[in-house]
Amino acid sequence: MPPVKLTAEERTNALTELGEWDEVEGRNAIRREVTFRNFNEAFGFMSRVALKAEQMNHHPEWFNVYNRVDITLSTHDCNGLSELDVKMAKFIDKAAG
Ligand code: H2B
Repeated sequence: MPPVKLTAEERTNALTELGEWDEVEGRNAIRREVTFRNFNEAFGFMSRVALKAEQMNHHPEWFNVYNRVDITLSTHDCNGLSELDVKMAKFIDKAAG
């Protein structure tokens, strides 16, 4: 089954729950930046998220410079936010420590 776009209300509730994430202006996406002590920790985190992304078949848009990872989540298949983004955001929050 293709992912289903969250309703406006579901989206508002999800954003309240996901305190670390901000809405991206001009598109249906959420964004968070995570900073680690060094590149090794940042890349370890990215590896864990990468394995989860493959398992879920839901992949982040991200940008890494040394100890910083800038992550955007969106569901391309429904051109919006879906439960997959919420699930991935929660996993990322846990993995970020
Ligand atoms: N990741 C994200 N973030 N959104 C998607 O819609 C998506 C994905 N779709 N990973 C998957 C892969 C799809 O393109 C493949 C063909 O299953």
